[in-house]
Amino acid sequence: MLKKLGRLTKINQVNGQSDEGRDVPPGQFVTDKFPVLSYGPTPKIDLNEWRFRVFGLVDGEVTLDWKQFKDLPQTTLDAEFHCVTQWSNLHNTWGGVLFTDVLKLVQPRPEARFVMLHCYGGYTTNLPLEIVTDNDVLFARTHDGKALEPEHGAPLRFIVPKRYAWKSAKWVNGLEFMAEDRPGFWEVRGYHNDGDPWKEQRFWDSLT
Ligand SMILES: Nc1nc2c(c(=O)[nH]1)N[C@H]1C(S)=C(S)[C@@H](COP(=O)(O)O)O[C@H]1N2
Ligand SMILES: [Mo]
Repeated sequence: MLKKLGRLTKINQVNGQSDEGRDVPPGQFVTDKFPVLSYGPTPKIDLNEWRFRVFGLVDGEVTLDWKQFKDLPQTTLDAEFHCVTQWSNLHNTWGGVLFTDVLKLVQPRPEARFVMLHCYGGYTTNLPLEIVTDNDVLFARTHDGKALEPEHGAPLRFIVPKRYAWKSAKWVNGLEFMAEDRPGFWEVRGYHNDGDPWKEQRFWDSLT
């Protein structure tokens, strides 16, 4: 698997420093490639039909079309990307809308403490509200200055740099607010609920 990724830099596990000036989580290799990892086919999405629904434990539930989404404040962010299959791409420029700017569209109820990301194709992933309200979490439309490729999640994907990349849902179409945590697609199938790469939380049976 790793052999397919092209130029890989073995990381010094002692100090975790890469030659690209950013720390590397334990057990990860650095690549400048951007492999595609999808369960199932890339969904065909017509921008005219595209909708993004913010729902669950919120007042003022909204559904946005593509024009409405593009009219939200746009932010650019440089972030790392860590896949649980052990590759890390340390520098990615994502353009899109901060989670906190989407949050302003609704009023979450006080009991809402978790979110579920929903996607075209049926994929889901769960996260605590406390994590996604960090200022490095966004819904991305562009990668390194270009519109996202379909296989990388076009027209819109989620980006959570501080978690393994399965939490960075592609082809998002919904954001659900929940009182209780509920495992998403990979979390049901053995991936760790939290997925913090710095703690190497890869699977449920991880020691940490
Ligand atoms: N909808 C959806 N999002 C997804 C996935 C998926 O299969 N479906 N795979 C996840 C996994 S396991 C990883 S590592 C990243 C990979 O993103 P990339 O294909 O753009 O590199 O997307 C995540 N988001
Ligand atoms: Mo992954």
